[in-house]
Amino acid sequence: MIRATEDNEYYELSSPTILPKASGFLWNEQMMIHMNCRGYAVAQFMQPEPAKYSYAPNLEAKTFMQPEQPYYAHHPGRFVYIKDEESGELFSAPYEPVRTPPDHYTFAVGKHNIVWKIERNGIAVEMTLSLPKNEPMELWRVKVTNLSSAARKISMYPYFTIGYMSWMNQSGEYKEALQGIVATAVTPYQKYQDYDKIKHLKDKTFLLADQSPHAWEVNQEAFEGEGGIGSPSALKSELLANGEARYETPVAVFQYSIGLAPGEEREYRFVFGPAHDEQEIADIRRRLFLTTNAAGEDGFVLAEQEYAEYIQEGKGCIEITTPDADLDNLVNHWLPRQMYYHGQTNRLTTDPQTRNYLQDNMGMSYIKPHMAREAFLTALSQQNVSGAMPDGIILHEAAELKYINQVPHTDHCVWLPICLITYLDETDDYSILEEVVPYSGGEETGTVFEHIDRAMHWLIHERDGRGLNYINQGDWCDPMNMVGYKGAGVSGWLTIATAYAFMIWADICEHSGRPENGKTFRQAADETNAVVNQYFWDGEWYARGITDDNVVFGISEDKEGRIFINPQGWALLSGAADEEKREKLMRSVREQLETPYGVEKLAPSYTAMREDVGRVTQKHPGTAENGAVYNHAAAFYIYGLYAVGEQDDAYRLLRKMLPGPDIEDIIQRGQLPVFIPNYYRGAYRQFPKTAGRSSHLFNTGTVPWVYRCLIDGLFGLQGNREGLQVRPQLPSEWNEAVVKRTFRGAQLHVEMKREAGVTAAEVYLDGELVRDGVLKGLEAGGQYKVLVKLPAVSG
Ligand code: CEZ
Repeated sequence: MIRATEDNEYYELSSPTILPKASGFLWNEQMMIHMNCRGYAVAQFMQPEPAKYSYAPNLEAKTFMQPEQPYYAHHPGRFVYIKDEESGELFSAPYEPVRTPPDHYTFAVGKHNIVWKIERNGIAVEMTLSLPKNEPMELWRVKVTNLSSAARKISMYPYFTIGYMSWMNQSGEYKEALQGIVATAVTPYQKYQDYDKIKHLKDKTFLLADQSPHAWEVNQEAFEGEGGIGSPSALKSELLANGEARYETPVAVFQYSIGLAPGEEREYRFVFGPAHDEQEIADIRRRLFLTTNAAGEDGFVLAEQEYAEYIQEGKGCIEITTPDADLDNLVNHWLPRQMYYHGQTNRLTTDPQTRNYLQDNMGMSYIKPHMAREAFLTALSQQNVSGAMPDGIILHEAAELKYINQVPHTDHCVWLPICLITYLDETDDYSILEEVVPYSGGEETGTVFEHIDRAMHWLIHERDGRGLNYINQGDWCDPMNMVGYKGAGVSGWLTIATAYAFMIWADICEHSGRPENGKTFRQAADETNAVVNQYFWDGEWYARGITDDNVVFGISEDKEGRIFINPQGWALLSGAADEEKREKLMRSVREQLETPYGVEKLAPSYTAMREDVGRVTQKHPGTAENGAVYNHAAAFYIYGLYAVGEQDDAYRLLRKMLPGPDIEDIIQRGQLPVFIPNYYRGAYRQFPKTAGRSSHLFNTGTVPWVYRCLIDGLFGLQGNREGLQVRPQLPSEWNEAVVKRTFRGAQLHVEMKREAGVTAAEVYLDGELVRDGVLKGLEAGGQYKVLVKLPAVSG
């Protein structure tokens, strides 16, 4: 049903109906496209704000990327209708909109392309989607093959949704000179001041063909007629009517009438995307279809190759072979790719949330550390002189803070040391601390060290008389907006996270020759942990916060939202929880939050608005922050488990982020393991029917944290000032693992195995025992063999 190909380059699905929402995504510097297995597509490009070129059939609201979006018959898609000219039989590839059951079906999600192979009655259709590296457009190949022993006459109709472009002006027609369809619109606006902006937009959508079509249709309604999209009336005629759209919904359909001898195949290529004017489209056509190099390769082929190379650059720094092949597949192929996507595109926003921007770049520390470095400097250059970090980081001069970034959140400062330490561990580039960066407004400047120090002092300052951190209209949890909007409410999680941030900052101070500052923050961390225990410990676990009216919540007395995962995981990290508290909170998490699909963010999910907590309680129970298995929060918890050496619990939960291995689990989640979604439905104890269902949203801060769980936790191959600390935490059920680790330019081949008689981990570098387990003197370009002997598991 689902499987990785032998070379692990693709993940395949063999049915269009069993996981109907299964999907893959591609991106480049300008756009992203989320393709589902049945041919539906969501594509956006940046100009500089996200825009569409293939629209919904009706007026669409603009929003950020959302989880669990439904598909529907007229959802934007890319399809190929095939009509048998002799029998009249019609089917469509990949599956929509005709929905004829194929004889064979493969949906193969790759890293730099997505491929479908469909067979029906002796005709095979292969569709391949790729992108260029730098331009917003889709590169399509469609191959048809006659698999039968008789000659066949067919018509092939590639269908690309253009959709409802604009209520002001929309039209479309075939342009002979371009050998393509061009639809034109005017982005709706009302203020004359906006005219200067909209006049530069790419308001045209084009479909170019490498071969001249026999006929076409550009009018959506005329194409469908009374038959509808599943059986379009236009396909009843021998040839399409060569229609156009005049303030009518445009569509891009070509017809190719083809005679195929037995075994014969034909390949067609198409380019679909947005453009500003016809000149630009003509230029694209010339570059991709009409220009070839000395080797006879045209621009289309070169663009595909260049894109494959670009994706290839997004490699992680570990390659693993363990007893868990599914984990290997995720870690070696898909996880770094998803991190790279986040780091490169900033989730297709021009004003990423500050915490997202910092965490996404924490992930970049493992892939392209110089980009992470740049990003930290960019973020700090927008810090307020007070030390406060803004809610979003502006990445484009025309950008402004939008959506959630207009709501004040108080956690942004804590992410600075927490994300920076990953970069420092990986690169040992402590010189970044001395880099001079302006504060927002540009009047004052300071070193990176001073900037972060100020952020830490801001956290000390933004507290109530008890020493607890204010939450204002939210912390990490965006929709927890009514706990503290009156100015008194505090966040349990943020106070704990602040203690952890202080500890990390103390480490950084000490490691950069500032022992005095280190002492200050170690003490601040201790004091913070003390008030955490005084005000938030509820007997079996930590509370989530205290409202404006001084009501503690996330406690045993609450019927809903009794326990939240974040204070628990972070108390493991900050050291607030002593051994007894650790045992208690871990048991509470196992009993109340753990499900077959991972740990829930809170439980029980709220079923009604709680006005002193806010919008989070109004989300549907079990979705998103209201008690889903919110993987970002689950990853924090797993990281906390590794921090206190709970390797078996940690691995069990890590494994639950992946669909499978059994088929029921895969069907319930509904997703291919080519990315980690932001959540799986929770409320397992309230709504088991939907629990486990994937959100299919691949934007998530989860991925760098999972990577950290692997590097700092499971495989224990974390950098420090001296070198590489080797301290694996393999689950008891594993006897061995092999990791290829790239570290500061060196290549390490690390073999880990359990051995009878070994009582504590023994680390050997090229045969020599390394007593403290820290590999020193590794040189860039060097190759090293590392052996780690681990105690055998008794019983
Ligand atoms: O956004 C994410 C944020 O990008 O939610 C996380 C937060 O830490 C991330 O920074 C937890 O709240 O406003 C909403 O209700 C949205 O649901 C956002 O909270 C959420 C979006 O679903 C995007 O993933």
